[in-house]
Amino acid sequence: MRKVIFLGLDNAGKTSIITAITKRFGFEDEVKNLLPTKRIDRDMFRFLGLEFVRMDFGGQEQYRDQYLKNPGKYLGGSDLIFYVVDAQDPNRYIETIDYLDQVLLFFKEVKEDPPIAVLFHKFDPVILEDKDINQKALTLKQALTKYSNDFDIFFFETSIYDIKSVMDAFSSGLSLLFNKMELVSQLFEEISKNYNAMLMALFDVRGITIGEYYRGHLHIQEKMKIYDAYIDVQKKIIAQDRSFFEFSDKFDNGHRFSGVVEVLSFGNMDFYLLIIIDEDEKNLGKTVEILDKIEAAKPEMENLIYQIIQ
Ligand SMILES: Nc1nc2c(ncn2[C@@H]2O[C@H](COP(=O)(O)OP(=O)(O)O)[C@@H](O)[C@H]2O)c(=O)[nH]1
Ligand SMILES: [Mg+2]
Repeated sequence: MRKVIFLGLDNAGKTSIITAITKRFGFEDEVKNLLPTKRIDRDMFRFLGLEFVRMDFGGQEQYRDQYLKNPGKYLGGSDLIFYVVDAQDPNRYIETIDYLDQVLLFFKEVKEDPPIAVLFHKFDPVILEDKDINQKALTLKQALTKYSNDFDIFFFETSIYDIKSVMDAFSSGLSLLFNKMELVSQLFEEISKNYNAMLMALFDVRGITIGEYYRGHLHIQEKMKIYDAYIDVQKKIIAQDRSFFEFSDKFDNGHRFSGVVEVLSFGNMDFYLLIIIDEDEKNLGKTVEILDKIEAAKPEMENLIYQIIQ
């Protein structure tokens, strides 16, 4: 059993992140009504054949003191840490560095070095352009890079108003525990470049990304649009018990895209392959032809998945 822990100050957004990851749709109301976490919440999940326990560490001072007094009991044996910072609250940056300091001091002392994903959370789409917050967050990031001498530390900007950002950070963290996972993204890059695909992605049944490639200039709004469309399709696939779904949609600027979602089954595990290409409205036959060609790479993908499943 692998242990994944969520740490950070109270009100940073840890429970919201976990709720968003587990629900993926319809979590908005629940997140608005969250109460502060008492002590530690636990749940289990499976990913790529491995079992994980996910622990949400309530961040109020009294609890932090309790964990730090007996860190071996609470923190010991962690395989992966998500450290969540409320990016919109620079007044508490010092306090959060201090907590992270103490946590990492423990791991250093016991010579454990789980990878650490620091989430600059509440980085809502509306504040992406906010110079002041960006500047302060950058300064914080620089302060935290001192840990990279002793730990593998990675940084992400996340927001529950961009569910994809949360899923991506979570997936990237988990990918550190599977050594061949990056091969999937590499294969997608190769195929996408051959056929000028807009996006290729492979998700597990819970929406965790196993591999993904998208064209560099794809805008955040476009990515969010595609992801929303994907979630809709996945819901329909499950409800209608299908293994294949073709769809077509358009961005706000009117540009149309075509997509397919295909279910790849491995024993009792299902994976979802998503392919998105530009739609040629005048020549839909050609659009279908390109999708067919990309799909022809399916055996290669299946072979890769076999290698990754534990
Ligand atoms: N603006 C914004 N607020 C958020 C975000 N995530 C969580 N919140 C809010 O932050 C507050 C604290 O969230 P919670 O998950 O309980 O924090 P925790 O104490 O770290 O578990 C709640 O009011 C959430 O609605 C986010 O991405 N953006
Ligand atoms: Mg909480």
